Amino acid sequence: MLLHSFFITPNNRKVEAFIHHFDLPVEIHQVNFREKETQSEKFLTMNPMGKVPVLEDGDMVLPESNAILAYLATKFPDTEALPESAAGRAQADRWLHWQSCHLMPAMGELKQAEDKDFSILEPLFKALDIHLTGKQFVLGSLSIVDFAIGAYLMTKMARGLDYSAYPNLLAWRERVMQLEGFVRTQAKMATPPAA
Ligand SMILES: N[C@@H](CCC(=O)N[C@@H](CS)C(=O)NCC(=O)O)C(=O)O
Repeated sequence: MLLHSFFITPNNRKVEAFIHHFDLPVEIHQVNFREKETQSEKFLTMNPMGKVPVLEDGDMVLPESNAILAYLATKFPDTEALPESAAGRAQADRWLHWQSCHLMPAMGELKQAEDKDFSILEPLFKALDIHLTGKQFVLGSLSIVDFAIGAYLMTKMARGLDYSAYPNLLAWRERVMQLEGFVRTQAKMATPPAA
C-alpha cells in the first residue's frame, strides 16, 4: 500500500499518525506541492480533486482522509480501531462527519479570518466535551475518530487555544497528543524534508 501525503496538514497527519501508531505496512510518499505534483495528469487520475491524502492499494485508489482511515482499520482489524456493530459504526461515522462537516470548516474559517473570533468553536468544543464525560476516547476505546479529530486540535492555531473551560476535552487532547503515532508525526514535522 502507498499513501500520497503531505505531513504538515491535519488531513494527512491523521492518516500518517494512524499508520505509525499501529506500524502498518503502508509506504508514505510526500507529494511535492512546489512542483504541482497534485495537479499532474497522473495524480488527477487518482484524485480529480487534486488533493492529498490518497491511498493506493493494488488497483484500488482512495482519496479522502476519513475514508482512508476507515479502510485501513477494516483491512487491519487487529487495530480494533473501528467498531463492527451497526450502532458502533454509526457512532464512528457521526464523529467523522462532525470533524469534516463542522470542525474542519470552522478551523478553516478561523485560519482565513483576520479578526479571529474563536467563539465559533465554543459550541463544537462544548459538544465534544459533554460527549467525552467519563470516556478515555471518543468512542470509549481508541479508534480512528481520535486520530481524525485529534489532528485538528494539534494544528498551530489549535495549539494556541485555551481548553480550560472544557476539562474532558482538555484531558482527552493530552491523552491523544501522547499517542505514539502523533508523537512520531510531530517529530517528523519539526524537520520537514527539503521540497
Ligand atoms: N476532504 C479531504 C480534504 C483534503 C485536502 O483538503 N487536502 C489538502 C491538504 S490538507 C490539499 O491537498 N490541498 C492541496 C490543494 O488544494 O491544492 C480529506 O479529508 O482528505
